[in-house]
Amino acid sequence: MHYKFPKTFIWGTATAAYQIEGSAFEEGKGPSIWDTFSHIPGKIDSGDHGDVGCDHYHRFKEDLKIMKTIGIKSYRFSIAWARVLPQGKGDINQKGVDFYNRLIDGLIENGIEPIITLYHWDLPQALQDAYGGWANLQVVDDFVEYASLMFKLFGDRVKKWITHNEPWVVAYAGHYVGRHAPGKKDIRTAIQVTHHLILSHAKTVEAYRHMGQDGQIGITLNLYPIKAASCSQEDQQAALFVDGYHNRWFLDPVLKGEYPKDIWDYFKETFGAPIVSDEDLEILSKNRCDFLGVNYYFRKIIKQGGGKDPLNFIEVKPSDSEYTAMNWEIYAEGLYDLLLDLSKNYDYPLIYITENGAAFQDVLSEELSVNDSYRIKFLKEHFKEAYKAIQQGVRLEAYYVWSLMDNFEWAFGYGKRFGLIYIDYDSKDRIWKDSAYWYQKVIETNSIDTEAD
Ligand code: IFM
Repeated sequence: MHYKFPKTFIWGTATAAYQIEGSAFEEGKGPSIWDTFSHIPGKIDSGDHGDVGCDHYHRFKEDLKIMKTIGIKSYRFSIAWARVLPQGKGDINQKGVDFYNRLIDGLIENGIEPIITLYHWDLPQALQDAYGGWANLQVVDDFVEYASLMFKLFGDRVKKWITHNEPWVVAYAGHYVGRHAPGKKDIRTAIQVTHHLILSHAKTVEAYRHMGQDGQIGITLNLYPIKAASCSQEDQQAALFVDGYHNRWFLDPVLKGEYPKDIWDYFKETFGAPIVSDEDLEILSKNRCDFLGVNYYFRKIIKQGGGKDPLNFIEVKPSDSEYTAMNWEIYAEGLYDLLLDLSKNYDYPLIYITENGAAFQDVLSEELSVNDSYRIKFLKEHFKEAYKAIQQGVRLEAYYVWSLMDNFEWAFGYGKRFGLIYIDYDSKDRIWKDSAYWYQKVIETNSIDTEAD
């Protein structure tokens, strides 16, 4: 079957600053919580860290050429807050600003539209030290100030902005599970952090509009289609709860301007309600975003109880499914289900898939090629589901493959490769995987071909 995408469909790739830039302490950059966390022994597999990363900071011109040759229409990247504001606020590091100016200008010269994520997890360490970072309400104003500065410096050329990447991960992996920076382990803090992230998003949307910026602003959420493991009432309830805590807790405030009542009540009864003022609620209700960024990787099948988690549920992994190197179930249909549900439940918002992709055990051959047919299959199946969703009226206008290149996969270090481009971490050479050549064709023809189905 041949699936031709709409003419204006935007094919892109995504990255994040800490995962690729390197130059962590160069040219005036201040330390971030990830610079600190990754150097704590035992936190990251193999003792990896992002000090050098893919050396994108020095090699971005080579990376621009690669993007241009693949043919991508848009590139999603993040700004390292501490590179432009080493202390999180106050003095600007001009060298950091110059770097992003060069990158943005280079993209535009090559016909690639920039889309910037303001926060992809690398809070300036100074703000963590000063008041506890995202756990403190003060961070909201500091974030809005930083964001406003970015709009002022780059908004003449950058017309698409994402406030946060995956606030669920920032809150829970960073403040409850502790496997991400800043490594805290307190559920109440994590819940409070969700509110500070959401409030900072809404206040930034407000500031963006107040400044008269003429682009679009949205947020990227990691979302999951959630299924109950059985028809039992307990499993059905657990699935509804997980949908609320993972998805609706973030979707409702950004798209409807309010927190979902069932989860609010649950948090209140179980851990104590987060501190949220009436003024905060008013800000949420007044500032809806222009688009929703969706990161889709896998579905969740939920069973009630028994787990160690105080949130009390178990994730079931079907034994007959295939899994990526992250042990994530490959389930392309889930993308379709998710897009349809979002559209129906939230009145057809404009959606960009801001991340989708997979890590596999890539092998670099002696001829310096990487045959990653499994990644091609993965992407093809997901693109097909996206196509089907568009046919059903979903307002999906862009798709960013995660990731342009292999990179630092947080607690897993460099061991998990998500890229279309293989990175030789010794030489920092960039090597095209077969999937990069394949994606080049997809973009050129604006279509995919699948086996008869
Ligand atoms: O690498 C991450 C990215 O930083 C955020 N979304 C998920 C990706 C894969 O785990």
